[in-house]
Amino acid sequence: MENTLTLSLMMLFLALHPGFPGVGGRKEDPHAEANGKKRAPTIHVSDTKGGRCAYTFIVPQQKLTGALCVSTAPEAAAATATANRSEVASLRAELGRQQERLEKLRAQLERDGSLAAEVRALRQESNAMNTRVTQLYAQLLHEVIHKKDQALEQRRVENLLLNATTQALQVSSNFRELEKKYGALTSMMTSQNLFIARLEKQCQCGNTTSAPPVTPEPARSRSQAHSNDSSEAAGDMSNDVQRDQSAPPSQDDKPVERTSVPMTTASTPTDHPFISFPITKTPGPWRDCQHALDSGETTSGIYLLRPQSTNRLLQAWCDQTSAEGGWTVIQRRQDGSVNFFRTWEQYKQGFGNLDGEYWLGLEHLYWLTKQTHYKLRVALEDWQGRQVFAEYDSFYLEPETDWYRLRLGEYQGTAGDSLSWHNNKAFTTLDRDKDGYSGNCAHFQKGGWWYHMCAHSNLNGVWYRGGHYRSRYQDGVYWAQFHGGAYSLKRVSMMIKPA
Ligand SMILES: [Ca+2]
Repeated sequence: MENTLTLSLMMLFLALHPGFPGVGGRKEDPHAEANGKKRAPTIHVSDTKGGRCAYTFIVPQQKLTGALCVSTAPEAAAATATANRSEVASLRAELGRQQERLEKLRAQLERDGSLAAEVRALRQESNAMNTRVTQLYAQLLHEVIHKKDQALEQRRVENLLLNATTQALQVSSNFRELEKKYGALTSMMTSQNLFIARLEKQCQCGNTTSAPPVTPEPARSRSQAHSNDSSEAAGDMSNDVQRDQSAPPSQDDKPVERTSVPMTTASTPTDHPFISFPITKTPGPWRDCQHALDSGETTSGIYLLRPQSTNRLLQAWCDQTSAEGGWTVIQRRQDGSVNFFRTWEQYKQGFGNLDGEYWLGLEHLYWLTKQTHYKLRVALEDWQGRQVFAEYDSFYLEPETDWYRLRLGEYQGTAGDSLSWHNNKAFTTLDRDKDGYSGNCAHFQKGGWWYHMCAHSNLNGVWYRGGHYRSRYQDGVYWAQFHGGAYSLKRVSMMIKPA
């Protein structure tokens, strides 16, 4: 029985491992295990006893994957079942070990996974840091450039400041020099004024037929509008005082041939009525310049006029271009060539040069403005060439019996109104005081005018060159609303035409 079981097992083994090397009694290679080879199933053959062999089988440890066929014989099946149980046990043990390794590998994989995630996070952080560093570097560069620009700008401003300071110093130096020159000129003017005053005294003493001697009062209570005038006591004056010192000699002083204008003037030692000028080339006489213009005379020049209801003939300059033309010029200043410090009779008859500075005459004005309704236009120009005007929509004079009292209408214009204050005032000259002031305003302002308590305007004063002037009195050619009373205008003219 025992022999039968042993044989059956051997047969089963040979059936399962047909190429088994140990079959036939061969001993296994003692170096096989040392060489890493899988240990082959081993069969130990015992010494034969009694002609029988005894075998011991060592079954290799391996998994069975396919179907296991065993002998169905009851003994063989029992042996097979036993072998299967031990094999299953060993397989289970192996499976357990494999699962354990698998768990270890999983755990390691998990650790590796978390490490990879950490590495990724670190890389992202590194990228972000790089970006931030780049931004900071760009910002630093920008700030460096900006600081350089600021430094350049600061240097530029410093240079400008230095230049401005230099210019200011230069201007200051120039100003000091001008002040010195001005002081010298002032002292020269003062000495000249003293000299003129002496000459006036000598003239009055030596010539009793000249203008009436006047004794101007101190200007202590002059017009409020001109309160800046000097209040010093005035020296004696005569009609020779008014002359711009820097102006060329007047044509009045030259021996000239006079035209035979049929009008007369009071005989005075130094003054003459209108001086030489070719008589008007047009026939005339005209009632006024508007009449000449209406008759086709469109050229400005000297025209012969004869106001209605009088036989008086006179000459006047007709301005046929300014403000639509037709203007009869009754007064003009432009170069200081004519003395306007004159007597009543001279202001009555007129004086000067028809193509230059002149006064048409109060009597002529009276007859002209008696004809119809006239308006007055005052044109002014300063030393910078700025031109302004003042117009009054009505203008006429009362007769001599009422001292040629001024009658003015409403003002309009660009110069400002400096004549309405004189409306309804009589005319005053150095020898006929009809003003509202205790003294004679004509003495202080050195020209005839419709003075109030002296003046807001006086276009018959002294023609000073250059505008601002310094004088003991407010005696320039001025229009207070245009540059004030201490500014002598360059060009002025008064003209009338029918309204
Ligand atoms: Ca008076």
